[in-house]
Amino acid sequence: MRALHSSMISRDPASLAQSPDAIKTELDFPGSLHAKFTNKLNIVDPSLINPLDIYRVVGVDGNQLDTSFDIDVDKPLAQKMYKDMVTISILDTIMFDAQRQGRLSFYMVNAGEEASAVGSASALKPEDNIFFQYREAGALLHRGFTLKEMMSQLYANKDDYGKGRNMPVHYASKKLNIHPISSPLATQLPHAAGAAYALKMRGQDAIVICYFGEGAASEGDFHAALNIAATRSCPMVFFCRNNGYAISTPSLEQYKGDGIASRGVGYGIDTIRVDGNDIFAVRRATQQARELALKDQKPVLIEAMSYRIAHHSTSDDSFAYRSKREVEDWKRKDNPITRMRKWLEIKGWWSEEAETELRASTRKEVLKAFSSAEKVKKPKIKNIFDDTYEELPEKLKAQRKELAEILDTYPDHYDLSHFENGREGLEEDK
Ligand SMILES: Cc1ncc(C[n+]2csc(CCOP(=O)(O)OP(=O)(O)O)c2C)c(N)n1
Ligand SMILES: [Mg+2]
Repeated sequence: MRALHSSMISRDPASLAQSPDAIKTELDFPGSLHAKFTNKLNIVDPSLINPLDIYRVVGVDGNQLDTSFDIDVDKPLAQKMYKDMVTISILDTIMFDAQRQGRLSFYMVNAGEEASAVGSASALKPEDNIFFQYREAGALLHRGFTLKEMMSQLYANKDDYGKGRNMPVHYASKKLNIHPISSPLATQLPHAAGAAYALKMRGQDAIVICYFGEGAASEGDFHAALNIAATRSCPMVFFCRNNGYAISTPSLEQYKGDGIASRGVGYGIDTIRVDGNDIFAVRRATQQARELALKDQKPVLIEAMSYRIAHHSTSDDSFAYRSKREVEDWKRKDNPITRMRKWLEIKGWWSEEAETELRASTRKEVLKAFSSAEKVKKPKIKNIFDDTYEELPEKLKAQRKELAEILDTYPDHYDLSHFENGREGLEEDK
């Protein structure tokens, strides 16, 4: 009865002025519940606020710096993580050259960010859902995406899950809960928040992780996604790879604030900034972020700081906007693969012979997958028209008919022998 009475009073403006409840209501502006009043005018100067710290576990020399815990990685897992990083760097070199030889239309290189990708993926569970940007191939490999699956996508052959209709590096895997990559920047972020909300509604014991670059964080979709995830308490990890560049735009021309981490805090999201070149710091941060996201059903933001050693893509020559020396300095000063190798050596789990053997056998493995995928036929050409509509609309039926006529009129101009079923591949399955 009393509670009912006081709530009635607080709705009555006349009584609000006198009641003790009124003072409290006045103090608690609905837009910022715990803010205090001050008589001192203070305009916050962001340059006077210390930047968020960068968490590290292992130093550049391979020694453990955070000794408050034992790194929970045994020898086989450590060697797998290292192998995945090395594999991705060998794959990068081979595919970059293949594109230069005209054997592939496009490729995106991962160099400099191998630890972010592999370290974060190592902290996830198979039931978690992943949304990538495009420069996280190490995470794909670590999760179990095979070199054959990668090559099939890159070559758009008939084994590609997207049936050859996507740009190279737009990987996807239903089996591994990896949603298809798409290039329009930041579009994956609201999708990921929605997927996390769906997991929550279904009461599933899983989270979503969404990778993106600091450049993508300039898009409106980034802000929409963070805000909806925070207000709807979506169980997810926003994983920002801050690699210093968005193609030719350096990070510091992209924003004025303290990186992307400060935005997480601004949206009321738990935030960790981590050394992206330190695989164990990334793993630990992602483990804890995952746990928080799942236990408290809320988003967590990780900002992994690294440096994009690679050109942006095969369509880019980064020496047009940064010096070779800058890149070489980064390679020498702090390479994530070298850092993990030093750690492995200190543990006594690695040797020069193991390194030589790993590099030789991985190169062989990649080249084998590469040349096999190159020989596999392209998907049936009918796939151009399929899978968007349940039933093909009249306009598309007319286009398919026109295509058939063109192919039949000019067979010498259209060699379809490298497509599955050749010319017949345009016909509907009988
Ligand atoms: C909406 C949109 N605008 C522009 C582009 C062109 N574009 C492709 S990648 C890229 C830079 C993205 O930088 P960042 O998010 O930092 O990722 P990084 O390439 O550094 O890994 C740009 C501008 C795009 N794909 N989509
Ligand atoms: Mg970037």
